[in-house]
Amino acid sequence: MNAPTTNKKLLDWVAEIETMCTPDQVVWCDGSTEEYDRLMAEMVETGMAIKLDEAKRPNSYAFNSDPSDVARVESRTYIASVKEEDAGPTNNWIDPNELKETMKKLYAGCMKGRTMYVIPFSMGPIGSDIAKNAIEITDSPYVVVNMHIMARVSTDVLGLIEKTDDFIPCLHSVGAPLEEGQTDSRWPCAPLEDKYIAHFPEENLIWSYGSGYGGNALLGKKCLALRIASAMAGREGWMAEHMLILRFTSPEGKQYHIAAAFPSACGKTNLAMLQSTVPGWKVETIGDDIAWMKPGADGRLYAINPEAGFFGVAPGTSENSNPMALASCASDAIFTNVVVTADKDVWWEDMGYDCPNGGGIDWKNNEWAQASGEKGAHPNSRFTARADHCPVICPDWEDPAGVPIDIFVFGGKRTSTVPLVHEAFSFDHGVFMGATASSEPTAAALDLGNVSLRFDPYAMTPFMGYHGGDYMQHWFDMGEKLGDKAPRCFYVNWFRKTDDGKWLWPGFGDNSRVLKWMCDRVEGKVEARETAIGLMPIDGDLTLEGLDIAAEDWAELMKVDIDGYKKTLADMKAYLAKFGDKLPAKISEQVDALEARLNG
Ligand code: OXD
Ligand code: MN
Repeated sequence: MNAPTTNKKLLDWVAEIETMCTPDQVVWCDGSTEEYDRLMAEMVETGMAIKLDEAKRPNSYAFNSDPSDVARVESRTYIASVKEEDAGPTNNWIDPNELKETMKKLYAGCMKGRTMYVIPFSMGPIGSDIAKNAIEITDSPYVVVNMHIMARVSTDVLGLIEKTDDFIPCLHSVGAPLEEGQTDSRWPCAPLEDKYIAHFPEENLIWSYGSGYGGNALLGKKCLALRIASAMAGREGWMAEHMLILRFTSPEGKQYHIAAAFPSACGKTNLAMLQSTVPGWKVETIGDDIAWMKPGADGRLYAINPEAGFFGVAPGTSENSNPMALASCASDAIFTNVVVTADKDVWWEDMGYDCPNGGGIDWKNNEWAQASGEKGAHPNSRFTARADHCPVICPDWEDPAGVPIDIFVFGGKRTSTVPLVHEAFSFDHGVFMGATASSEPTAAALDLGNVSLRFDPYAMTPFMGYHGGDYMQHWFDMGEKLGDKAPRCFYVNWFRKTDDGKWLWPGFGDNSRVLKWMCDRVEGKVEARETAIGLMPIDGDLTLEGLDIAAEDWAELMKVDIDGYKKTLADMKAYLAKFGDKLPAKISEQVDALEARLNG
């Protein structure tokens, strides 16, 4: 096919990659339905995709990955900044020239026997001031169809690239060249030691090799919209955060915009689509994973969701936990590593009902019976769903100007110690809360080992494109720039358990009660009580009406566990020491102030 662009920079780059990777052919993608249908039909033909039942799950497909390729691989993810000290203690680093030499050897001939797809895409509404134009080159048709849902794939982006002569190049290969006559595997990928997810932040360049899964391969998401974008944002004075964005509207019609950071698989998608149980209040979704935020002309912070779809964790998604996510993937969806039922629908653990007919084809592509006790869906199995299929998508979700953020929420999964909600004393205190957020680990990353508590600044540990100390400083700098227009900061923990393992808080829709308290605080409607860790609700202000929650459970949820915090503080100090002399002085001041309050 003739290239649909005359932009020399782009043509030169595509030619260079073609020469290096030697695909059988090059296909320029246009994001059309025809293209989507054609690639799906080809993948059904080769056995890579399973077409689901048209009546039950219209226009939807299931895929099973290789059992070795099921999640992001943090141990093989690199920030190859020119200077090692710029990558910081949260990132793996290799000298960029050395890494390129290593990867060029792997890329040499790596697309043999395959098609090289060139995908023009925008992160953010096409043409928006906050959006970025990019090109992903990939040899995976699975990546192309997922990118159709997750990003804005369009030839209009080529027009913008011609005007600006600027794009973010993203190169991806599954790393599995095919010899003449060799049959392809269902999910081609390279062994772990050959996988590289590489970022060159000074060049805004992404090179990924060896994995076909999620954030390793859909390069607009974690690689571009978080790692590269956070480095750009740090240089340019804006923010790229691992945050959902929602609009919470009061019965009087007053809108509050909330951006919330939680580590992977801590319920960001559920919160983004929450069904409010506070009468008259409603949530609308703007994004479920990533927020790009810039100060606007009025001095407030405006956020857009750079993505166009949801790449949500399937297990646990049910009519009870997140009916809106289920509705989003009722049609036109892609499922990866779930169970395909006998009647060609999908099922996963904790979907709210037993697997129809007692089993199906599991994520490893084997016959599977639920009675076996084995998991049928991988814990990190995913649905890829169009954001505009979400019944509660906010009418302004694609507003190129974004929405003004009133509230930042941080949190993590802590079964003990951390109470249901507390508010920061100031924006700087909020920056500290975000910097020291901690969680018990999840299944979204392959290789965290056996750690019990993971400090996860701003839920960005695997996604910060530069030194974490500079990252924290950037938050303080943004606070200074925003002044009294900075969002109010809160910390939540929906995951407290009793000693005998019972959840203390119902969570899900009832989390709206906590959001409502935050809005009342912003509005100045309610006072708060000052505690050692922050400002907390006065009894009665956080509405519990209609909730069956025992007084002692509520007391436990609202308790400030001084001893528990002292222990966390000791771990926190050890963790923060990793940032060396790049740890902002303001963080150390906050640590000292917290310690004094805990001892006081
Ligand atoms: C994700 C993640 O996939 O955070 O969103 O791992
Ligand atoms: Mn995420």
